[in-house]
Formats: sequence, structure tokens, C-alpha cells
Amino acid sequence: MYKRSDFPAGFQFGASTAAYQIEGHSFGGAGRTHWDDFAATSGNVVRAENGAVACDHYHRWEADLDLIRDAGFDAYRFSTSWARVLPEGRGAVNAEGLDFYDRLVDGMLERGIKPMITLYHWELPSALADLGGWANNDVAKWFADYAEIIMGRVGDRIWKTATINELYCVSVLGYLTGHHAPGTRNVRAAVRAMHNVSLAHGTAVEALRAAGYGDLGAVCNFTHHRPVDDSPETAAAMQRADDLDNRFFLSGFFKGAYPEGLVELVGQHLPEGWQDDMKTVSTPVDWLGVNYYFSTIVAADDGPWPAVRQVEGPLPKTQMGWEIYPDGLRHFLRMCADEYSGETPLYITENGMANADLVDGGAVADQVRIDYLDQHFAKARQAIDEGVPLEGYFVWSLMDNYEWALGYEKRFGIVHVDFDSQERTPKASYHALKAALAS
Ligand code: IFM
Repeated sequence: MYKRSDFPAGFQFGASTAAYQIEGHSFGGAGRTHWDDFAATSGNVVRAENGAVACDHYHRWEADLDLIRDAGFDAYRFSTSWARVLPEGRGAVNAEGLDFYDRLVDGMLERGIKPMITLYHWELPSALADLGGWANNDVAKWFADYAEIIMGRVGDRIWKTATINELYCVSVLGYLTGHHAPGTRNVRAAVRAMHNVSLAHGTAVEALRAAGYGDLGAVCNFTHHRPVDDSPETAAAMQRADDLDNRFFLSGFFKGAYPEGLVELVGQHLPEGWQDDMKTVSTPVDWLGVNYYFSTIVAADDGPWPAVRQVEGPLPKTQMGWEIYPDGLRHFLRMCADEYSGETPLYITENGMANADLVDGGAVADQVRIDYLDQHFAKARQAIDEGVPLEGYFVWSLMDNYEWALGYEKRFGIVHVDFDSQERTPKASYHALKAALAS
């Protein structure tokens, strides 16, 4: 396996998680979220599972931080829950929630782990969802206010700050496909949400910068596409898919404009005066996070925008059914640096795979994950050799957790979690990473 010593000095290795996926949202006075509502609606989530208990990290965080330290990770990418800090989304603060994140950050520092915070990883307070959530223009201000509150408490000890995780998933999966909360399927709401989530990112960066915080970043997810054939129809579908999946948010952040083709097709749904917001959307960031998992085959579809269909591909697949295509990681690192972010430092903020892992005799043999990680390390290293300013890699995820609409059965962790007993069992991949980071 690639080792720490195969990467430049100072390259940071870390593990990622997210609040709703691990904490246990029924503990500590957290407010209701749109994921609780989505999961309580028949047919949305496998077995209607929710994040009420999840990995019980709210009570087990010290042992979980020990696992991060013992693996030799430099940093921990965690997220704070908006609804835990502000149960109604605005107004009264839940002091217990702020105290929890305060202890958590101190716990990282005590263990020599750098805290990388993500301010929003999908648990919108239900009270704000009632007002239209990300489809409501006011969400940018609401989000920036929340960002200032949480940073006011822990920001003095944070290594790096990301605003919103995977703006694509927040807006497109939440409001176009309806696969994620709030489960809306409406093109107008979706396009508005895409803009509003971009504006919320920029508004928060401006507010935090003005308040004196630095090392502020954005985190985008990317999907690699291969054409089903070489027809002009497929080429056009590839462009629509790329604009929507990979370029919309990057273009907003780094060019202050959205892809022309996309604006031509659905720009009529953008909120009035959206052009005036683009200065805020593109307020400079100090780093960019790249989340990458898989590739897919794209074909043209007859339906309305984006008129794209995915075709089953031949490559080995993960438990999610996602095709493993390590060179996609290099592709997007190059695309970001060459076409958008330039010299801005990049971090791979998520990469990993789900596997149907089982504990056998106290061990979990996940060689397939070790291979996956190693192949992606090779591509990260290649990108650095090609000149990409890549400064770190975070594995998704530290431990098995709530995989959103797919409930608890998709296991992404390098640590196995028994969701009945909450027992943690480091997998072979955890031990392999530990050895790689020690050398
Ligand atoms: O579990 C998710 C995470 O919340 C966001 N990025 C992708 C992961 C795997 O689907």
C-alpha cells in the first residue's frame, strides 16, 4: 500500500464523518431535521431508518477520537449539526449542543488531531424546511447566522472550515431527484436551491472572513462520466451531465458564473436578480475539497432536463453499485486545478467505498477496501506529480454509519460498527492505513 513517505512532507491524512450520520440526533436537545421527516415518510429510506441513535457518537466520542489518534491520522473532518446548535434553525441556541462541539474540538486537540469542521452536512432544521428550506432565498442569511454562532464558540481552535458539504446533493438530490430530504421533485425548486446553496456558501464565507476567520473552504462532489457511444446525442448528454454534476458549483465559486449551457436550459428558474449574487457566490476561498467515489456511463434520455440516463457499466462495483474508476480522481483534481482553482490548495475531503463487511473472529477482512484506497492513493500521487497542489487526503469514513436513504446497511467505515451493541471493530483497512501512516 502507498505510505505516508510516498507523499510530500506535510501532506495531511485524515478521516471524515458527518454529524447526523454518527452522533445520535435524539440526544442532547437537538431539534428535528428534514431527514427525520423524510425518513418518517413511507418508501423514502430503507426500513425507514433515521439518525436518532446512529453510532451513538454523542456519548462515545472520546473512544472514537482515540481510534483516529491511534490510526495515526493528522486531522479529523467532522461536521456540526445546525439543528443541534439551533433546534428551530434560528433564534434560541441549544447550549448543550454548543458544549458538545466544544468538548469534541478540545478532545481532538488533546489527542494531537487537527479539527477540520464542516458547518452543514445535510441536517436542515425542520422549522426551516417548513419555510421552503434551500428553495427559499432567505436560507443564505439563516445559514450565515448559524455559521457565526458555531464558529463563535469553536472557531478559535479550528484548523480548516468548510461551509456546506456537497452542494449538489443538497440541491439536486434534495429537490430534483427527491432521493434525499426533503424529497422534493420540482425543477424550479431545484434550480433555486442550487443557487441558494451557492449563495449561502458565499454569504457565510464573507461573514466568517469579516469576523476574522481564515482557512475557509468549499467541498464539492464529482461524478466521472463515460459516454455510452460516440454519437452527437451522447456527447450533448455528457455535456449536460458534466455541467450539472461537476461544473455548476465550481463555476460559481471560481468564475462567478454558472455554465452557459445550463443557464440556457433552466436559467428561467433562477431567482430574480441572481446575477447580483454572483460576487458573493464567488468570494475567494482558501482551499477546495474534492469528494470522489465513482464513474458512470452516460446516455441521452428523452425526458426533460437534464435528459440523461445512466447505463449499467462493466467495471467492478462497490456495495453501493458504484463502478470503481480510480483515474476519475486524477481527472477531477486536474480539472479543478487546471480550469478553476489554480494554485488554491486542494484536499480530497472524501474517498472510500461501501462493502458488505462482516466481523469474523473479532476481525473484518476488507482487502477490497485496501485495494480501493491504494488505487486512489496512486492517482492522488500521480496528480501531485502532474502539478496539482493537493495537500491532503481524508478517507470516508472513520466508521460505518447512517448512509442516508440507504439506512445502515451500506458500510463505508474503516471501523466496523455493530448497530445493536455499538461495538467498534477496526477493519483490516484501518490496520493497513495505520501501518501506511506510521512509515
Ligand atoms: O455518506 C456520504 C456522505 O454523507 C457524503 N458523501 C458521500 C458519502 C457516501 O455516499
